[in-house]
Amino acid sequence: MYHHPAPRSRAVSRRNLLKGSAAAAVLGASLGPLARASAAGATLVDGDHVNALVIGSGYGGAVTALRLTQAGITTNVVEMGMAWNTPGPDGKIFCNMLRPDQRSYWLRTSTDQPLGYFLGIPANKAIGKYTGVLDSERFSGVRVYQGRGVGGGSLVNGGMAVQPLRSYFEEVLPSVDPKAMYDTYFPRANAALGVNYIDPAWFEAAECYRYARLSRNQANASGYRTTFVPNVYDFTYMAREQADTVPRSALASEVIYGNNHGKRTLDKTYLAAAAATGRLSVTSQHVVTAVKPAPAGGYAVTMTQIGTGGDPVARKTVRADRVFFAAGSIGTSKLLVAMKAAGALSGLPDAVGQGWGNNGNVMVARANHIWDTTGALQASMPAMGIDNWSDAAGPVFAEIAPFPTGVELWVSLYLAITRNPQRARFVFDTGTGAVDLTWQTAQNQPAIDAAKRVFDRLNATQFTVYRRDLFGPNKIWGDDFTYHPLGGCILNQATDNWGRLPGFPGLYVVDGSLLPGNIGVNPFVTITALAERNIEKIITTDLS
Ligand code: FAE
Repeated sequence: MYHHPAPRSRAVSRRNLLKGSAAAAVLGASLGPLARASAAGATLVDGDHVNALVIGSGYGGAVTALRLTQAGITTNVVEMGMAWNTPGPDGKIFCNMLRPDQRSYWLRTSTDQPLGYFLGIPANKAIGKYTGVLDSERFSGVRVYQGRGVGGGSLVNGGMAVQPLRSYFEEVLPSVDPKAMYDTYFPRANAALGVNYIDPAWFEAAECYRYARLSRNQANASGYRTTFVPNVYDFTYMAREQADTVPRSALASEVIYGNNHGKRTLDKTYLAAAAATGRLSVTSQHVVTAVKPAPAGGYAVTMTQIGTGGDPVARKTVRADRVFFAAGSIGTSKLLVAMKAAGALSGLPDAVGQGWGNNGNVMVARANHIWDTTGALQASMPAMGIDNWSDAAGPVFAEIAPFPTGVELWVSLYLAITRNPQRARFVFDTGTGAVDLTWQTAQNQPAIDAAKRVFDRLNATQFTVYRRDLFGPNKIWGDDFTYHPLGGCILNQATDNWGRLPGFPGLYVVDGSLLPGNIGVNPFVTITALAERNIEKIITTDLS
């Protein structure tokens, strides 16, 4: 269903190469020696006055940081997570999914896996409380998975880099010129992210994609179209992993707790290029807690520095002439709703905190026949999807997901993206001072109904059944969590058509909270492209 940008492939394999020359090549910038994205000594101190402050270092934040620094503007990024550039005692920066340790989760004492059960028995394990890379943030009716660290969601995600169908994009964001997006900003985003395509011939032969070929063949035999999905994981590196000539990452069950190799995360692309300008400072392990107009002009941004146990180390207030909210759909919405309720930004529009959706996410698994093996070795980066978006009765784009446990399980797993129209809003609790999200599990029913159309038929034609033991005892649908939080500060509703917050000159929203709850495909390419569009306008009209 998605729109293919021109195929490209890059033979960049090593981490340091990815960090430097690939970023330079991809971005077409003339880069000097690369500074680290989180330069030592650049940490903000209490009382600082800065030009541009970006809250969060995911896609929206990284695009903003690069384009501001390239425009000659010194930029400070504040990120609550860690810099993830120092190996642990095992010599690795990240742990894998088979042996999660304290590096896996954000301030939890046990893991909180998306597939939390096996044979109906809880599969989570105890871990040390630490500022780990994946947060499973719990609201009253949904768990929302998010990346924590310099690079945001790029550190933990599956790298699937999918452009939405143009007609659907036009429907979802009618105030945005689609021609400019599809001619200029999507290509710009894909190039800078380092999106590449799998070699179809290699895919057909690789043992690590046996699971995807089986699901593809079954889908095709059931009358469904399948399609390759581009990724920011370097597929040439993966081929060398399969050949055992480089250290394994996608083939070593690494993904949601980070990849030690192969993935072009934002710290190696956008943020590395921003650092190379010499105008970027990244302050990690600082949680922004408040933004309000400063008496001397600009905005007072208050933050808490935290240790790796989550303990407060220092409280700082910095004055910033301009503040860019890039804390993600959840982080930005929570901050703005809290600031509006507390009177710090009381004039914000009522649309702030509204229109949140989970991109119609629902997960499901099928049990295969004993002769239909999925493989003990599974690439953790998905490379194919089932495209049933044209089914007016229930559009579905289902990514064929790996289940990389290292043993044969005969399980076919899917993350379905549907057109669920249900929405929720963020609410401030005056008693606790916390912000909750009103989403309830029952709101996933339209997503389940759409996915059921596809997987019931697949099961009927293949004589297979659903697995009922992975998302809870006797539970078919993974419907109590999402990977794709979107909305809460929707473009042209809560902000103007470029992400400016009305009534507060110098405040901008630049992340996934701008997207109205659903985009029909995995969202980071759209978030990146929209950020490219908006920051170009903001630099031209507000900052020149
Ligand atoms: P995000 O990348 O979440 O960045 C926000 C940053 O702000 C984070 O680093 C936060 O730690 C930081 N932050 C938040 N609050 C504060 C605060 N108060 N103070 C300081 N810092 C703060 O936002 N999408 C795809 O397109 N393809 C995929 O294959 C895919 N797979 C995924 C797999 C997993 C497990 C997960 C969790 C997500 C996946 N996604 C995927 C979703 C994608 O990562 C997500 O849409 C983007 O990361 C959102 O980008 P933003 O810039 O909005």
